[in-house]
Amino acid sequence: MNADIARALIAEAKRIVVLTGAGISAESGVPTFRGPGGLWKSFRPEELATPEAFARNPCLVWEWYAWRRSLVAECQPNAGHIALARLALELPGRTTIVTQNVDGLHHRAARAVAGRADSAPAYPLEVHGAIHRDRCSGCGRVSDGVTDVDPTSVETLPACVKCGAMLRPDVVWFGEALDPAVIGAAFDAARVADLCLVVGTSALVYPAASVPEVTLQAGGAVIEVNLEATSLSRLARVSLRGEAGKLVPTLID
Ligand code: BV8
Ligand code: ZN
Repeated sequence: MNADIARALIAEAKRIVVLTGAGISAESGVPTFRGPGGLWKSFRPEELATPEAFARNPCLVWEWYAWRRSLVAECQPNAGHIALARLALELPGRTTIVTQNVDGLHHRAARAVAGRADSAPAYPLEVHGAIHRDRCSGCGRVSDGVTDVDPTSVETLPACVKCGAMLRPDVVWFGEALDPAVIGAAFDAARVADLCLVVGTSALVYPAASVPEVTLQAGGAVIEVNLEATSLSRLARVSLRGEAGKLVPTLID
């Protein structure tokens, strides 16, 4: 039984790297990108998640992110996030969570599971940044995200308290480089892992989608949890079909 093989691989693994995508947050109510009703059904990525789009139409880009920010603020981590946080906290240092998601739900799951104990071992490497933070497009200053963005005109968009330049969401857009320290740490973890657990990603966006490949090249195994097959499915020792919120806890608890 595939789930039994997956459970055994997770139990025996000395080092685990986890890669999550939008699918792990779907059951929390955060729309995925490419699925039915996905974020990019109503918009096209090139229109919004690029620096060119922001330069051309900052109000439209801010309108989309302000809507997503308020939507995510109402969402809760689901049992999939909680199970992964528990995996990372049971043996600190054994599991590294790498997420493409910008919704912050892994962080919130870590704090919920750890309670007053140290939740840091379950904090994810957020390779695409975080939607609840702002970054200054001028001096780069990072701050807590403005919650009442007024996208009606460039003048009403949030501006930096330090240099006055326009703020942007602290996320990585298409065509932008990832933070080398963050993606570097993700690849370092993948290189020494004997197991990569991939949950809820279409594995289309690079360089994040290379994480499982790094583990494979280093001789490790891949387990995939997804509703549908992806380009990783044939490389996986086990590819489980099902909802992350229901399946992932059965592999870990
Ligand atoms: C870079 C943050 C180089 C913003 C995101 C042409 C021009 C420019 C670049 C490129 C190009 N061609 C290729 C590239 C590279 C590009 C890329 O990979 N493009 C792809 C589309 C081909 N990558 C980049 O541009 C990256 N930067 O390469 O820079 C560089 C180097 C040096 C100097 C300068 C530049 C930057 C990529 C980061 C883009 N930002 N997000 C935001 O969120 O708005 S990516 C975005 O897609 C999200 O982060 C998301 O996480 C990510 C990947 O999508 P998924 O998470 O996989 O979500 P998706 O909906 O696709 O899939 C969901 C999956 O879950 C499905 O498989 C579904 O079946 C499953 N699922 C659904 N529900 C469930 C489930 N599974 C389980 N349970 C469920 N309940
Ligand atoms: Zn500034």
